[in-house]
Amino acid sequence: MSSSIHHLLNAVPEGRHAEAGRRYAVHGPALRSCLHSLYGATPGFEQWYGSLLAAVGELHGARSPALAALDTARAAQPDWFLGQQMLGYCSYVDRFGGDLRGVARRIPHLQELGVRYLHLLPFLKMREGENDGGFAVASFEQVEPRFGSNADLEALTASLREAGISLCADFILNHVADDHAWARGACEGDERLRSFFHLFPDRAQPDAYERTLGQVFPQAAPGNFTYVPAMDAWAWTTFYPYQWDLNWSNPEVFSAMAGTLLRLANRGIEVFRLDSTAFLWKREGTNCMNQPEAHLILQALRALTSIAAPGVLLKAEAIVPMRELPAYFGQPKQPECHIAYHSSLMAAAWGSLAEQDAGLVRSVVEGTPALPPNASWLSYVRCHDDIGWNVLRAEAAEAAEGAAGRARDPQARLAAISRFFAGADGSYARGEAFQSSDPHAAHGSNGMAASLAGLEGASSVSSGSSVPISDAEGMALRRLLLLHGLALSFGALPVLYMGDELGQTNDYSFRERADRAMDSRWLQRPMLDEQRCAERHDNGTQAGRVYAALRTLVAARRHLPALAAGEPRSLLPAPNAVLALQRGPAFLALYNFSGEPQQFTLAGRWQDCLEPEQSHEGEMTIAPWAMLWLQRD
Ligand code: OTU
Repeated sequence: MSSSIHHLLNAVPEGRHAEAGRRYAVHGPALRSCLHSLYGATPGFEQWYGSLLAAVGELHGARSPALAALDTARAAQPDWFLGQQMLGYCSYVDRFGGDLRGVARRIPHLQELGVRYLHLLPFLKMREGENDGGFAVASFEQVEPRFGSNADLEALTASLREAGISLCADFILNHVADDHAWARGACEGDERLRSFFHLFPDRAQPDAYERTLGQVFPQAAPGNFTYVPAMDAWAWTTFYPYQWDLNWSNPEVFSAMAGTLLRLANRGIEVFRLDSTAFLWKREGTNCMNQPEAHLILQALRALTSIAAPGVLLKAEAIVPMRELPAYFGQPKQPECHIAYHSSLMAAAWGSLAEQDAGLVRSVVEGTPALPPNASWLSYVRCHDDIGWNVLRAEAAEAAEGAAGRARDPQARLAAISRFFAGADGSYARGEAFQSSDPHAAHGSNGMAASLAGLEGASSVSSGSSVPISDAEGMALRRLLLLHGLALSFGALPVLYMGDELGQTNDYSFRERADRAMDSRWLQRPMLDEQRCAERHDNGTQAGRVYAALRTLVAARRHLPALAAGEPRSLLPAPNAVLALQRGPAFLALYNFSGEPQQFTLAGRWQDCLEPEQSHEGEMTIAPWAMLWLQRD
């Protein structure tokens, strides 16, 4: 240990020695222990570890004074992202602002909404041609030229910081594009770079792995391996054939990616969304997800950022069953991510809406594991991906046992939900099923929240004209608010998805593009609708009604400390269709997932947080699809 710290300190400027020494004393043991477990058996481990620390020291030293100040402030207040005033927003750079400078021009829009955290979907140089919406990265060192320059990125992070908004960026660490320099080098025969990937000379090993692997895109990209003629080899490609999985069992991959992460942090990125974290480690005979080594990798990255850029947060994008999620927060001595997507909560809320029964969402809320201090869930209604139903298999099985008349197998139950959102049997939803290879199984559903909630079907009149709210629109609006209400009250960092604040509906234009037509996730990736945006303060328009209602929720939440991420949560007994979510002793949220009015009996007198002149007491009726936020009088 004492000799390793030497490597670190030698690289750090004098003025930061004491700080680096202190941080290494705290986080060095976890770093070393994780890396030793992963790579200790590799010859030359000590030397490799020393050069890793030297690189880390240099990047620590290169941190700007503004970011170093942020590090200090965040270290003094490690719960800074847990408050009820935290609100996130997620968008594509081009679809929101054209380019990075255009995004900067949208800062007032974000501030008007109360946003404190902006997740911009991939904006680094992406593969030419098809690139999975930028999730096939050609270079981590350069901003996508269409979006601007590295200087534009640094300017944007500075402007956001000034506006009190943290920038979150994807760190796509499971794979790189086939035109990334590492992949190109491998094709040209560079042995060192070949060892950055999982390559196989024939189908023997791929076939052995395939026996227990799942498929992420069974229709558009079946199988997990791709033949690469230039190498006469099969590359591991969990996602699209042009996304080559990195071989994290190679310590050089670790050091290359660690440097990448810290360089991006030094450009001002404050939160990293660790994309597809579940897939980082491969083990034959398993589904190659959530392996213990994947957690060691993440814990080592956490220790590194705690040393060189402690203001930074790590967020796990692990779309896995809920029972697998606690591991992504790590252990007390080896913490991992600060935040994790709660995709089960998101999917269950939609599922309950389809079933008009709160059973699924109740199981998820009840089963949600407790979190360590200074950690948070991420709650959301929609994102750029499909709503994946498979994370709910356990809950779908469990709740099906109790509910009479629903004694179906969980797969069939989830498939019925998926059909509902594809508009089956006269449902109000306008979505599409995604990538089911098995007609009896449900993979995912696509569509903008407004379309899935029935707003698309309800609005036969163009958004410009002021028309009276139709019943159908009113009900769709209630469903949209119910889902957002849950995300905002659950106890998490809630993230709004661009366009949802305006009730934007599906974008069908992807069907005309050969590079997108096979991937219906593009349904929910529209351009920001300028007209709706201009109408947002006009309650005579649909966009205005959605916007006003959502802002009321956000504004009310800001004044309700019971809704902070760390506050306790519990459920009260309620009719099947109702979720009665209690936060702390004095706050109660009621959500009616059905189209029928529901009765609920309140103990004592409660004030309505959304309509402050109203209060409720005793037996009350919850209107179809209505939500209420109540505070003890
Ligand atoms: C992530 O998602 C991204 O969010 C997707 O947009 C990318 O296509 C993908 O990684 C590859 O980079 O596996 O653990 O089912 O939920 O692809 C998360 C679709 C993932 C996504 C899934 C995904």
